[in-house]
Amino acid sequence: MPSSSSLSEAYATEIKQAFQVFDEERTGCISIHSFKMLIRALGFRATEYEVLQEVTNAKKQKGLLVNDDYDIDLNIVLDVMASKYSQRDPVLEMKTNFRLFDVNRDGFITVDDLQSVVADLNEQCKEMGLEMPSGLEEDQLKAMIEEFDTDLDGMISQDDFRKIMQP
Ligand SMILES: [Ca+2]
Ligand SMILES: [Ca+2]
Repeated sequence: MPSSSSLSEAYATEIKQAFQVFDEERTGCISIHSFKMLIRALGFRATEYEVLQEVTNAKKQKGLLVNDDYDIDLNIVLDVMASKYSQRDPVLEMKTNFRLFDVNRDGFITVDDLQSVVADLNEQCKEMGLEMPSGLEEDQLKAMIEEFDTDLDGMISQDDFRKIMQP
């Protein structure tokens, strides 16, 4: 079981992908400025000064020298982001995520809701000229619901959702 202060795999993957985007020259490090942009891209607010402070703290905790602004590697980024994510309100997060999928806002996530989400995704992909990821047919959507449907009523309620989101 992961502790609440460590990052879930999904978050860690998201952060790694973002890091790669900002590490344009593939040096394995990004600047304070890039890190600030990365933090903002992930939906957090941050000033350059705050980022500098957080990086300094993370480096001190790792026993690293704090004299170079330009050697923020992925490990530091993950450390700083772990504390950012842990400071988020998990209940609020959960509700926000739930609403993203409960398209018709009736308090339950159903296959219909997921189909609307997929239709939206389809539109966005078309606009950007991207291939739609395959494997999102009705059967797969039903399987997704079943995976999260702890009380087996065919829909995901906030209770079901809370149970999945808990570490
Ligand atoms: Ca719904
Ligand atoms: Ca249910």
